[in-house]
Amino acid sequence: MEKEKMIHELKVFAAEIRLETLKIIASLGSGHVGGSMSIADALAVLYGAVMNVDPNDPLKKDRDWCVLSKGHAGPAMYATLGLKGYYPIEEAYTLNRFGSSFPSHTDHLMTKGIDLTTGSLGQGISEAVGAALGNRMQGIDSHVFVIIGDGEADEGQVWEAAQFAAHYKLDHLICLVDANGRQLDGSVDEVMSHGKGIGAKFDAFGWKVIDVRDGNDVGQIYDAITEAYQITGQPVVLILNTVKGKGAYFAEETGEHSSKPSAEVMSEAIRRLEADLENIRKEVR
Ligand SMILES: Cc1ncc(C[n+]2csc(CCOP(=O)(O)OP(=O)(O)O)c2C)c(N)n1
Ligand SMILES: [Mg+2]
Repeated sequence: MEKEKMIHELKVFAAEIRLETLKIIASLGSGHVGGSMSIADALAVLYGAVMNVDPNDPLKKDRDWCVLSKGHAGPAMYATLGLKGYYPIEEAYTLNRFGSSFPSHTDHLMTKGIDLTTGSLGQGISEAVGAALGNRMQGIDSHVFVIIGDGEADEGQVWEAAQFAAHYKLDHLICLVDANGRQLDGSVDEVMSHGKGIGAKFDAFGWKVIDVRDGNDVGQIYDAITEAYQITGQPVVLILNTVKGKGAYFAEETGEHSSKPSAEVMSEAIRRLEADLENIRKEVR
């Protein structure tokens, strides 16, 4: 497929993910809008262009894996998988309610297409490392993607996993850091700064580091993953410089971690996302 056309399709997919993410959260009235919206573009590229997955065979042996280590961004994952055809998207409009298969944090046992259970920050990347090593031991030639937050990177467990992955030269492991600059109760720099930066830390641990200047640009993310695929002998991390809340105007303005907007504000945000989607669809290819 011609690249320009593919990039346009990914932009449309990202806009659809944003809209559905907010609709899923709106079904409950509150949730992690900020950290869900910042990864919509990354998920669009992974599930729209990169990953070998089959919604009709979610556990197929040779699939690529995506571990949402920042499991609180579950709604973005549910939107992506629903749009991809794992289940009717309306099923996810039961978010975190009694009897729902869509808990606020992603759970492998509850939702079709969720590769591993996450939510306790730091654990998902360790699980992803295990999956990558396990796949290699079984001779399965697939990639494991793992998405972590920049606040999550405060967890010591992240760095134990990073050290292990480099030691075992897990070059089929690609970590995406959602570097939105904010965590639960403030900016990452204020709460717990990362010294020379998260990228410098991964570099020191023996990873190949690729900086994605605009982590909300599907073209830049796609190119970075293409570059990551060429790297052998070490794991790769993409530092996605993103905006927390991207596309949900109320969350984008404040950078807030979780949101409970009024029904009017939520409706207005959904209306704007619908308009964004229409405009992107109309863009000349
Ligand atoms: C071990 C653990 N401690 C605390 C929390 C509560 N918590 C959920 S999200 C979050 C902030 C994470 O910040 P970041 O990784 O930057 O997330 P993002 O900005 O992408 O939403 C915290 C402290 C948790 N889920 N797990
Ligand atoms: Mg963050």
